Amino acid sequence: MPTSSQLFAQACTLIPGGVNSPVRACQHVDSQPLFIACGQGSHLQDVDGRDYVDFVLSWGPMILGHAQASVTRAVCAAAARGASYGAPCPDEVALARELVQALPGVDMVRMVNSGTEATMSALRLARAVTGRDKVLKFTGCYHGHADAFLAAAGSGLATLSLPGTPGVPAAVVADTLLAPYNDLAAVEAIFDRQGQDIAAVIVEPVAANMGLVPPIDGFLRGLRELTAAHGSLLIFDEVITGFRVAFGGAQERFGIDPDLTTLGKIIGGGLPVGAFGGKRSFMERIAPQGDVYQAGTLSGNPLAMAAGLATVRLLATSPYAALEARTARFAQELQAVLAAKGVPVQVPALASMFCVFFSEDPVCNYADATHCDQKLFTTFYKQMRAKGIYLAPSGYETGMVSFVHSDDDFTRALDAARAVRF
Ligand code: KE4
Repeated sequence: MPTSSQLFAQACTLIPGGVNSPVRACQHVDSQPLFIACGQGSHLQDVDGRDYVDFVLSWGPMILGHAQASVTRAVCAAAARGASYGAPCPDEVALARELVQALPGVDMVRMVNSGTEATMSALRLARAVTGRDKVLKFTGCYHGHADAFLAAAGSGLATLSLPGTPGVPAAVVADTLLAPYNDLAAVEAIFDRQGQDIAAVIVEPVAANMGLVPPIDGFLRGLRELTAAHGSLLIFDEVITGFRVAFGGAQERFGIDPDLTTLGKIIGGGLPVGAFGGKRSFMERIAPQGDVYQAGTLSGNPLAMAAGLATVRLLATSPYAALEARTARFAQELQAVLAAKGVPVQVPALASMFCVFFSEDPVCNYADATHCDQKLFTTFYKQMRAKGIYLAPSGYETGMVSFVHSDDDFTRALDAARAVRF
């Protein structure tokens, strides 16, 4: 088996940057990507035979851990029945029913193949329903790579310090309005000026693409009231938070009733699935029932539906409160270990997510996140990885904990952190 380094050299001659998604490239942390041979539970093994405790979990989907037995069985059984039909299959109905029953704000749902497809489709629907063009998003939030959302986005764009991207027409971005996350006054001022033109506000109800930035009290409720008052739709982008911050997502945890919800990651159990859903009156506008076109060859793919269905059904009885408590304890201990080294550090946690900001002060928005010490983050990342702790290779991403991370995993991560030299 070639080494990660050999594979990366080969990949770089065949694939832009040697990776199929930029943030995996590890450029931002002065490293090369590891090529993974397999995953099991909370662990990954790279092609060089090294074992890692995985706190990335494929950027969120693997909340039950890698190669979970029931999910694997379901996918293998589905594969034996054929990989794709391009026609409806029973599991599409079963997974749609699970999502509708779990998510308070979702009466109907359409499956797609990625979070990007989900958010771009939800925006098209909001524009059709309202007859308006403008969308308001928050700096540092990431909603996939559709043109409209590539303004001041988080995740890979923040990681690579790309304010936007060439190829996106100015006219498209002109319809994208920006406000700082957690700044309701800024949103109110925009609505006062342009409320009648705004089709939707799209928000990560817990921001996780500028590091982990929870909503301050009243922020989400304020967005709900402002959008309702101006006839705009509120889109909760729950691609990360869906089935992670609660079984019913952020809309259950915070008791907010969004008009549309976008989903991905966990609902596919590791296979390519996204979805958008919401109030029946809106969703009935989607073709072929309505006039808003949206389509996909592999939407509702039987293997992906089998993986998502097995995952969601297991999550329905999983101990979310216990997972949140374990994550909170780990984050507190990690903060203490790092602070004892005399570096400025914040380790916020929410549900089964955490992140490490090298900052004197708490991070409440993207401007705060950009003031964190990325050199310290690089030092931290490299030494943790050398000790077998697999973290997201960016200070603008969020650590993920699964239901199968063990006490030993947390101990190993804390021991590695104790050994870090800044
Ligand atoms: P995908 O198109 O990558 O499936 O989903 C886009 C998306 C939409 N909304 C939110 C809130 C998201 O976090 C994402 C994608 N998340 C990033 C990681 N933070 C994907 C990682 C990558 O780009 O490789």
